[in-house]
Amino acid sequence: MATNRTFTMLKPDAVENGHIGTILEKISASGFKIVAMKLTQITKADAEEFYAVHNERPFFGELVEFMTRGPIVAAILEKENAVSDFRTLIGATNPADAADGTIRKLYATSMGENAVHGSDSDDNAAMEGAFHFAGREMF
Ligand code: 3AN
Repeated sequence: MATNRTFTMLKPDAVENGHIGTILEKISASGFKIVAMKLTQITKADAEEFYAVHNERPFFGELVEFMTRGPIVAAILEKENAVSDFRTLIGATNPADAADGTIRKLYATSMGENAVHGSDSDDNAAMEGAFHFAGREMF
């Protein structure tokens, strides 16, 4: 059953480049309600666990290094069809392939440093949200 929630991270590149405000503005203007949010920095162990599905991929070390190099904004977003609508809003993994107007087209610099994460399924959205937030931090 669709939960109408998704999980996002504004990645270290987006935070470093001063894009927190503009990206959150775009997310809100696209009809997503923020139901949990924090500025935080993940540890190497957190990143290895979060991205465990990619641990055999050649870019895994680079991904862990990147995701832990500075603070991120973690958030849970609510909207009808949240997972798929948010994937549309962020655009393709590779910014060169991302549609005009998408967050990655506007703010991502490469396949690795692609500004924003969006869950790829309702199950993963629930798991990823619970990884970052305690129940009392979700509204
Ligand atoms: P998405 O974030 O669009 O769901 P995934 O799940 O395939 O993409 O990849 C997770 C993350 O791993 C991406 N957001 C990106 O930061 C990184 N990544 C994926 N493919 C590559 C690649 N070929 N080179 C470097 N980093 C990559």
